[in-house]
Amino acid sequence: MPQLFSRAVLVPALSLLTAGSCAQVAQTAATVASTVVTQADVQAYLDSYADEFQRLYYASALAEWASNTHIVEGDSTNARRTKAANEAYAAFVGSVANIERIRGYLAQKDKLTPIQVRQLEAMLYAAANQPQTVPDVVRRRIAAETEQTEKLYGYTFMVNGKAVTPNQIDSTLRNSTNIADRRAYWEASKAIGPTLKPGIINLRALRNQTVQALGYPDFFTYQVSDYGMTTDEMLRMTDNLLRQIRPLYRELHTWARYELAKKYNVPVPEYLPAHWLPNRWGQSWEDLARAEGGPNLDDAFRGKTAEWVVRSGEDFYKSLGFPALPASFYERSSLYPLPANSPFKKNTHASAWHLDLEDDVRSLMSVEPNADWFETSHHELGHIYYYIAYSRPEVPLVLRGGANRAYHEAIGSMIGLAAMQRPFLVGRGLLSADARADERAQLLREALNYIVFMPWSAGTMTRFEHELYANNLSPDQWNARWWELARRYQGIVPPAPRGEQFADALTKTHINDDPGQYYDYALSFALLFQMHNHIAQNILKQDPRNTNYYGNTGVGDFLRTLMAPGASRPWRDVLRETTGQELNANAMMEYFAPLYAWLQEQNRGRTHTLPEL
Ligand code: X8Z
Ligand code: ZN
Repeated sequence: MPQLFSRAVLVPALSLLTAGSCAQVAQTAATVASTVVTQADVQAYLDSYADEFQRLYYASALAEWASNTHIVEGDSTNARRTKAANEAYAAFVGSVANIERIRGYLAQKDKLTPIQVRQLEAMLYAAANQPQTVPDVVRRRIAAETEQTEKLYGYTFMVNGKAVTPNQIDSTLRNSTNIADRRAYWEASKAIGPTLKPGIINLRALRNQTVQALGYPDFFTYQVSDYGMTTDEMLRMTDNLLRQIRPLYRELHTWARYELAKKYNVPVPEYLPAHWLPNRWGQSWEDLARAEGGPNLDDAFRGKTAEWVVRSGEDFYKSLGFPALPASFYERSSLYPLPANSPFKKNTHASAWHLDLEDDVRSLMSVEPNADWFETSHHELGHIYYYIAYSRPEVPLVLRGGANRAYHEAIGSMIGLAAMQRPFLVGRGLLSADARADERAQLLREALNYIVFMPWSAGTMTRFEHELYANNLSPDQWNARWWELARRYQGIVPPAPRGEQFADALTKTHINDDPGQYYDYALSFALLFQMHNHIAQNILKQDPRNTNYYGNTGVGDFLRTLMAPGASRPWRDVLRETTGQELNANAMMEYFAPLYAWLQEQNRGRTHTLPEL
């Protein structure tokens, strides 16, 4: 959850519609539209909107922060405060008066400056997520979202009658070679699904109904429209990325089936059993690379503390010329796991927050000294430095978002990639200079992360949420469809058939609290390889597979130039300037070309089972 508010490009057909409950809105909008507006009028309105918007946004973010960092069973104090704050925010952002005025002004957009038009469009987009034309739906949705967060992060995972944390589940799936243990932990991680199902049945309807009130067909389409795209266009884009990387993914899939069967001393399975993989959802298989030798990154973290992980992330950004994080970041963030005896729980998934859309920036994590959290810390700090870069008077409050949502996700993940490359690690003393340089092992590790992630994000997750919101998939088919998608896109199957008494999709936090936008991450991975290639070749003049960004202010300047305008420029313009290309997986495929040849060699004589797309 990088940002609570992001820029919008409206689907043109929606700009002056007169759907049912909106008739009155449209009429008044017509009145505004028939009065001649001036840029000065509109500016006065935008300025007063921004003041009130910021006040309500901050109150909402502070309440959400408390609800996510301090979850006490049976205590409804936070829930009440969060509901009240979010209702006040919705009452303003989605108010009929604001919708009318915005539409009226947009009807005369040719008289306005481009940046005024962009702000109005962003405001209307936000209104559509909580329109006061359907106040009861919005109120019920706010209550249901708050309750869902509490269920999700207030849950206690149990293995053999003992409570375990998500970090413990993840570490078992990364490290254990005991197949029975792996299965017990994997199944424990899925046991939360049924708890979350009634909430998602309710929220699916409420999320759809809120955006339908302003004319969007469904919540998925609403989220996609933030890119100025239709759902068909987005699915075509995600499919194209998947088709482009499919040959490489097929080799990885085959390699993993044979290597893991060898490791567990069992026959090679047709599809990968989910509990064999080092991640709850099979979204990254990075840890399988350990079998292949190469730099032992665990050594880099031995003796290090969680604090060191976060500070070294900050240090990387500082070396590129970014400022030190404000002291308040460290004072107010919630960066580390709670002690085992803590009387309250917190959200265990990483996020970065821009609470006042100015300088109150915080991160919520549960950092431990390992490679996963090292990467995640860099990811979250990417969001934080993005927030800082566009928090300037030139960027209007309502345009303080990424060039698009994928850009926001890409910056920190790219720095995370750079922070794991050998020349950087050696330069920082995290890897001995005499450690054998094994480029193939490094590429394998990276592909098991970045390539493996694509069918999960652009395939399983995106297609499931599309089914959920756009196709209204019946709740008695959720689990069947989820596993059908996992098998088709990722080539993964559950350890044993899992009926509709389970709701395995819902165990993924984003489906609950960051809905309808998971393709952001898939696009961000394609984008980050495009940007990384550009940086390596044109700024660093280094091999993209062996870079050291550290201390290079040219890289910092490039990133700042890209981030500083926030959402005030069209993302396609930004993309052209920063990569010289359309969004595609060419850079990814080029990067991994040497690995592809090696995998083909390894897989000679082996049977591929991954289905065509
Ligand atoms: O959710 C995240 C970030 C927070 S924006 C930690 N990521 C996705 C995930 O964990 O599923 C980063 C990449 C994928
Ligand atoms: Zn993120």
